[in-house]
Amino acid sequence: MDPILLSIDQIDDHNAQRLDALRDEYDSLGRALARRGIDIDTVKARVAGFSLALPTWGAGRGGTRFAKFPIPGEPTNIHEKLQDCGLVQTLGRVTPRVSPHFPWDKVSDYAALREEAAALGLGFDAVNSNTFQDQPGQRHSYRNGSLSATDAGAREQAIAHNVECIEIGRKLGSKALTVWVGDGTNFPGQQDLGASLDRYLASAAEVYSALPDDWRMLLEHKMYEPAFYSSVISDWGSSILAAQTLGPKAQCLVDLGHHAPNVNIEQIVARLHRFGKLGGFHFNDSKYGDDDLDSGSINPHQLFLVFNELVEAELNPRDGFDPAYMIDQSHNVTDPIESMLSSAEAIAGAFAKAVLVDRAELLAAQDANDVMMGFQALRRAYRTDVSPLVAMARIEAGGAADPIALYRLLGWRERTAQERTPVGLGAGIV
Ligand SMILES: [Mn+2]
Repeated sequence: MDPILLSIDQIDDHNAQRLDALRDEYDSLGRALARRGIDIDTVKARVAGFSLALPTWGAGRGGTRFAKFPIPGEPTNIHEKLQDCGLVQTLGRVTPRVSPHFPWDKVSDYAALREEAAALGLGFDAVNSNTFQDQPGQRHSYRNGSLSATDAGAREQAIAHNVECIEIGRKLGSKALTVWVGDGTNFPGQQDLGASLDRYLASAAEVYSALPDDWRMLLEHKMYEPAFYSSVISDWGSSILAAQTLGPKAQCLVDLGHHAPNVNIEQIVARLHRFGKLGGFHFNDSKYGDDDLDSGSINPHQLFLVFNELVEAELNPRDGFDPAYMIDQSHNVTDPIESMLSSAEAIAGAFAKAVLVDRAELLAAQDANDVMMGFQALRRAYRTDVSPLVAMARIEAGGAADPIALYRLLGWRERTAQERTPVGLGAGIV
């Protein structure tokens, strides 16, 4: 971290004021866990080994479909986004990678960008292509779709863009391309539902053929929006069929907000893992749709249940289970840095709770059809307050005891508001 931005001393001073109380709470939790046969330091080591990526677009305020209300000091380019993500990592220590989005994050020198990120303590995770909006000067419009468009020129342009993203990603050290398309229809009769999937698969196969051997292509499904009648890759069924059709390097990516209401997402995780196709996960939370709210803000229990399946998958890996975990949120009401810190802590906490599940007890209850004891095995882990454990892991990794409190003390926004070009008004969802 640039010493001008945040000195080690500032973190040490902040932590010193909180360490006695935290140690007291950590020791108390340690004794409680010991009575359940769990060694707290072992769990802490698991939490310390957990990490996920930040989305570069999560550093901005995004917006609603209707308007954007920027805050002073918001980043307007990849360099400023990296600074903000670097600060999140410095304070929170759970998010050592960023996931860039192109063409939003395009630069002329990617080797320099990689060095710039490394100097901030950041690496690059999956690269994301963008064929859901038109760019200035673009030859073919994505108005009627991209990889699945009826217009061959639009399809070829979308394929070329995805291949370009792979080339950029190679320079950045990425190993995966995440593909989400907004393709679909808003009216019955608008497109042939079978033929549009055929076109998507043919285009996706061309992108797939450009993947390096050690890369993966992550297919992200979404039930609706911007297409409200039918989306081409609408659900996990379409996603896994497409991934199986494409080949072993294609896997599915689950975004918590991309499902019908009340869908059992933890079961989807288990299903995709069963077939070796769970490639990644996008964390956020929602009340109604793809709300992209902070993780654990609406339904923390669901987040825990998802992690219960992810930890299960980790313990029983199939086909080299190595999910690309990423925060995917962007909304209009909080400081994005605070939201990313809040989400990172919630996600690490949900992971920690899932690690606490007594799997032998759970399995025995399931085998005996003891419904209540199976449920209690999960409940006992879920109701454990793991915050001292997560905080201790964070401090030992060099982070802050209370990241949001220290962030506010730094006056970061006030400073960047002086230094950065103001964000323009405008629409929308990102
Ligand atoms: Mn997503």
